[in-house]
Amino acid sequence: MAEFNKMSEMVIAGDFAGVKALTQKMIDDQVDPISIINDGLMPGMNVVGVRFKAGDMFVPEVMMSAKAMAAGIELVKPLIAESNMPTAGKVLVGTVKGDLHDIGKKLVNMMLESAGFQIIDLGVDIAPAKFVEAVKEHKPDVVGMSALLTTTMLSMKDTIDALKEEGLRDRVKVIIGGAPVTQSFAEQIGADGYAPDAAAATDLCKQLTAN
Ligand code: B1M
Repeated sequence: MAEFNKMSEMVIAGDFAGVKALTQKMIDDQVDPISIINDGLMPGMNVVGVRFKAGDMFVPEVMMSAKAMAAGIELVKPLIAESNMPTAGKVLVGTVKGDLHDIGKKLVNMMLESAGFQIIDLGVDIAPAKFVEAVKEHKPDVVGMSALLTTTMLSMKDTIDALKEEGLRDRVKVIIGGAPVTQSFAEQIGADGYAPDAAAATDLCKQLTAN
């Protein structure tokens, strides 16, 4: 449908008002709300992910796209029974203990949400025990930790160790990210994966929750 393509283009362009208006028009025209998400909004955000990864789009543009997509989701959400909402999995996210940086993490959350993941964001300065508590409460598929300081990234290992001590490590996948973090650090501390940016974090969560 040409309108789906138009909607995808509007998401890519970060056209908040356009996405909102077109979503409302589609709802008025009785288009299936799940189809609006899967065939209009999602394909646009997928393109954004690819372009961001390739360096063809930058942080402010990605945020505009994610906000445009969220405007469409907000309108269709009440029309879809909670159980029918397409969900790719549940991701529990937090910036580790001692670290207050959250701009990158918010971007990761936005892209994950746009890809259909349910996000539980614990916030910043999250101690290992708090991650453990939250895993018990929310039973996520993936735990995502963010750190921007070389000093605080060490808390990622403490969190993984705490999950092991509580017998929870095998029940969740753990991913890490943030400027000082690397793939080799992820391997060293026993994480399931590392993502250098928000698009890669989305791909990684898709891979890890695929089975
Ligand atoms: Co701070 N800071 N900061 N800071 N800060 C850095 C990180 C620093 C590199 C600046 C510098 O010296 N050049 C430096 C760290 C040095 C180091 O340890 N190697 C630093 C420092 C030292 C500090 C303080 C100690 C400064 C001081 O007080 N003396 C202090 C620490 C406070 C604390 O946390 N306890 C501090 C404070 C702050 C502010 C509060 C002022 C502010 C944060 C505001 C906020 O986040 N709400 C701030 C900022 C803004 C920065 C810089 C300038 C920008 C960070 C940012 O938002 N980048 C930063 C320098 C820089 O990076 N140029 C710096 C944009 C963001 C989109 O990118 O966060 O990398 P990024 O996220 C990316 C990827 O890393 C990845 O995807 C994101 C999107 O693509 N990613 C993940 C991130 N999390 C992920 C999680 C994943 C997967 C991917 O899976 C779960």
